[in-house]
Amino acid sequence: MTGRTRDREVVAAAVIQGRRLLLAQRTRPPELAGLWELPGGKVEPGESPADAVHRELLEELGVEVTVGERIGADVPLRDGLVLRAYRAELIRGTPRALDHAALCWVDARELREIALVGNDRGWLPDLVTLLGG
Ligand code: DCM
Repeated sequence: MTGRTRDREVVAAAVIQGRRLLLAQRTRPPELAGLWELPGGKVEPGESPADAVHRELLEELGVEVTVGERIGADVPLRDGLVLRAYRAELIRGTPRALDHAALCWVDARELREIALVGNDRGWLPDLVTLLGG
């Protein structure tokens, strides 16, 4: 037993505009560098998941978002972390790759073909549905 009462959460954001989803290309660690992900990061102590999505997208992309419903299934990570995806809607700014190698907007067909990080691949059917694909 570790004494923890609940898993710590890592949040990831599905930012969709029209029929395209925003993806971000990782720079680290080496085994994930070059792969694409839904941007996000760890929820800090005392922070809600929605607050964390808002903060992470401001830090990583320089945009403000409103955070919507959860999508897809929980993804267990190591060290008692769980990864969860949320819809997010851009309300201010144009996304920039402040912490990633690059950004791109993909439609359903492109999403199926791009090299996603393994943890995010289980969300593909949910994301394709959201993109009308
Ligand atoms: N992570 C992931 N998929 C995402 C976002 C994060 O698999 N869409 C994982 C990568 C790391 C952990 O969550 O193991 C923390 O992310 P970061 O390194 O970006 O802080």
